[in-house]
Amino acid sequence: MFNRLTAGLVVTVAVAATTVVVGSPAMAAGTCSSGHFCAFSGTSYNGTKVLDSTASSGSVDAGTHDVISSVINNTSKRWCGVNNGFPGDDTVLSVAQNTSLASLDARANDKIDHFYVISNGSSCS
Ligand SMILES: [Ca+2]
Repeated sequence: MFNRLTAGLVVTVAVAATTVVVGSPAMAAGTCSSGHFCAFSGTSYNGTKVLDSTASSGSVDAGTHDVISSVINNTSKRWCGVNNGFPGDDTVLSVAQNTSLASLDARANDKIDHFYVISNGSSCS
């Protein structure tokens, strides 16, 4: 009787411990829905998703500035990343349609303030 009760407790504790591990938020990479452009503060789509947009043209604020380190472009458009500057802005990133970049070069990493959206066949200026 005592042994059965003890065994039952051990099983219960083990299940509870397993549940905690499974239920804790893993450092899973972020995702981006079809038709969306997404930007993340970490490399490899980790960290905070600072932008999730379906804009098809025009200028789009980066959300949180100077933090973007990876992007997923699941749109049919080209997205151009801009570092605001004085006297002029500097286009530092070009992301073709259906392209994911797990990391950005030093020119663009942690520098983008906004994007503009153009047709995929055009070039970022
Ligand atoms: Ca900037």
